[in-house]
Amino acid sequence: MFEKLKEKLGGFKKAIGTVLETKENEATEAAKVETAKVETVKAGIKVDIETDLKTQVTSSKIEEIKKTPEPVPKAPAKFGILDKIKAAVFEQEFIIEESSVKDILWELEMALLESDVALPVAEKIVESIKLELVGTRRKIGSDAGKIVEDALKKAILKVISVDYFDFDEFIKKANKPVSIVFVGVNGTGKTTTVAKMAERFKSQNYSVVIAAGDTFRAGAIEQIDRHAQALGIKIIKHQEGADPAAIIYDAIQFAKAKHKDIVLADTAGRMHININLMDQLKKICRVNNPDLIIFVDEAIAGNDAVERAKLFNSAVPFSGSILTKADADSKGGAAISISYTTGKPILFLGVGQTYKDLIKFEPQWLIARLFE
Ligand SMILES: Nc1nc2c(ncn2[C@@H]2O[C@H](COP(=O)(O)OP(=O)(O)OP(=O)(O)O)[C@@H](O)[C@H]2O)c(=O)[nH]1
Ligand SMILES: [Mg+2]
Repeated sequence: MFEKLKEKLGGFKKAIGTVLETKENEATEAAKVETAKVETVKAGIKVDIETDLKTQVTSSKIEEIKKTPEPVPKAPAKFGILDKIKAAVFEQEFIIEESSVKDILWELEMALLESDVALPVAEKIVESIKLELVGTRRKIGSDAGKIVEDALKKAILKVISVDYFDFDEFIKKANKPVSIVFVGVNGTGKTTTVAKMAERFKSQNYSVVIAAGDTFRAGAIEQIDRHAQALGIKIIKHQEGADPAAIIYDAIQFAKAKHKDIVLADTAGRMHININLMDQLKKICRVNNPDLIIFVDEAIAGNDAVERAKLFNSAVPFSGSILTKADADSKGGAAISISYTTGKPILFLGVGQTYKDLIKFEPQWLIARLFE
């Protein structure tokens, strides 16, 4: 998962790390010269102070006889200033100018675009890294690799954490039944995801009802019915061609009557440009007012998934996304871009074809994956 993106981020880290190390070496050399100068001055002043002290000691003997001896002046006062100078040199900082990282940042932007990261998101990441690295004072001896990695992590975390909420906490606290409608274009994995979510909820001891809301595609009702039977979950279904809004309504009424916790509604795949089918989806959501609308798309679709998400979100504003087939996605572009572009978080990743192949998405988890 996301191997190519990992590789590209690693390449950037190495390239910019080299720039930091070069800058640091230059600053260290300069510091050595300054330190040598200070040591010379210090040695000279030390001689002066020793002479002063001798004089003071002689005076104090005279004062002793006069009963009130003068305190011996404290030599470290003079050394204190010198030590401060010396420390400043040792702690010398170096600054990275924009000119020295401009090309590398440009390459990073290209690498992100090649990884299917959406343009505004790639720009945002590069901008954050630039803000983090350029013009900031760095101490000699800082770990260049860590500085770059931290800047990268922070930049990516910012774009993938948009409006993040803890899905499990939300479900726990929500009034039951919680109704969830799954939407998206054809073949992205909605039906499989409904089954995976049903399995997950069941394992958390919630009672689940599935609504067979795809009455459009031939064989869709049988497909979801097979999943429901395999998982031992109640399904509400009508015949092919029936009104999906009515089926989902029935499923919610059933769940209310039988005190079920969760209603998972499958819907037919539809192209975001098909006005009639998008109107039907709007009707489904208007009639049923679901607690959550989840947009399902394939991670491997990259930028296409992000574009479709934008259009679905404007037709039926959704609560979050699930990216399926992440197991087959080496680029990671959709996973990086979809939250920032839609303003809605990723909730889960589909990572295979079995019921268990669903991972709860947490921004920190992705960051750890990318930099492990
Ligand atoms: N590798 C992999 N395959 C997946 C994943 N999720 C779904 N699939 C496969 O994708 C194919 C399509 O899945 P469906 O669940 O039927 O997709 P859909 O969105 O319901 O399709 P329509 O109802 O036709 O719009 C199936 O072969 C699934 O097994 C995933 O996370 N990883
Ligand atoms: Mg389906």
